[in-house]
Amino acid sequence: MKSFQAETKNAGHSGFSREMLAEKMEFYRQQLDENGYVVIEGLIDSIKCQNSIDAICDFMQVEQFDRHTWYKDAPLNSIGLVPMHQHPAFWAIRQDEVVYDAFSGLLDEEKLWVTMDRASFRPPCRYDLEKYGDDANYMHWDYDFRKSARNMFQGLIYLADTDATQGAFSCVPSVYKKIRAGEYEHFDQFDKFTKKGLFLSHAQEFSDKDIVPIAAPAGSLIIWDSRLPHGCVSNHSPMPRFVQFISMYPSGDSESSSAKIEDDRESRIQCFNDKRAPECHRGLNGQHDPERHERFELSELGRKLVGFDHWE
Ligand SMILES: O=C(O)CCC(=O)C(=O)O
Ligand SMILES: [Fe+2]
Repeated sequence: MKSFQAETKNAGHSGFSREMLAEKMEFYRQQLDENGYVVIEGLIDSIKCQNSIDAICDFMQVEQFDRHTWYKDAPLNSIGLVPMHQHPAFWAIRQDEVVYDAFSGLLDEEKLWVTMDRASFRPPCRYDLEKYGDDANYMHWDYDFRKSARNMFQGLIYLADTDATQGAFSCVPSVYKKIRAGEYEHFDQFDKFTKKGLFLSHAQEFSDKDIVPIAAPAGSLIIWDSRLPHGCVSNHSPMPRFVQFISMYPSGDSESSSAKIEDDRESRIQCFNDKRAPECHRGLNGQHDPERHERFELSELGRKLVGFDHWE
């Protein structure tokens, strides 16, 4: 673990090569399986990350390093969600080959589609401002994983260095471990799942001591198993946190011609062409619909990840 730290400092600026990632893939797979999450530190190069930060700042009308700009009289929402999906900077990361390799290696699947997810800008908590003083930790599951035949992975990228107090991605691995081992005592509580997921507090009692916040440098990709309770905790550091959400999942377009999957492909192409949020993420406060970016020229890989071209 020690030498790994030293190496990733080095790689912080230029990101990983595909070879570097391939060498460590077995280790990452083990981490994900054992703990319910894996942190691939410094995977993505800092220019791509900075471009996404700049896009977020532009959208939110804030300056990255000027605290006087971070707080608004009427914030878009209480949790720092940035309802933007189609910015070229986001696409550059989505079609990055090492990001694809990471998901592909962990899912053990080459034919993937990518989500067109949004971002997060969360400035430090301020108790003197009612709208920025929420301190609660909403640990949750998003998906009723009992219904999925295969593991589902969710993910995000730290665009800037993120320390443990900086609204870091946080999770409860002890619960994941019990679920994975078939030893979870509150399994019957999963009947409370709704389309929006389930709060951990609705399934069992837990304390802050059970929550593990994940510190990692800029460019780190965090991938977690949907069985892992997780959430964003409030930010008590001097700097905002900047995150881009991303996930990939098996495309199934050559193996399955199920109407649902084809719909999925078509609606995603349409979102890309029309510069709109995926349907499930529409209607948020402050969203531009359609978004106002120039069209992004997808690479060969990018075209497959969206669904324009079929995987062989
Ligand atoms: O913002 C975070 O760190 C966690 C976000 C989350 O819960 C999710 O992406 O499902
Ligand atoms: Fe979540």
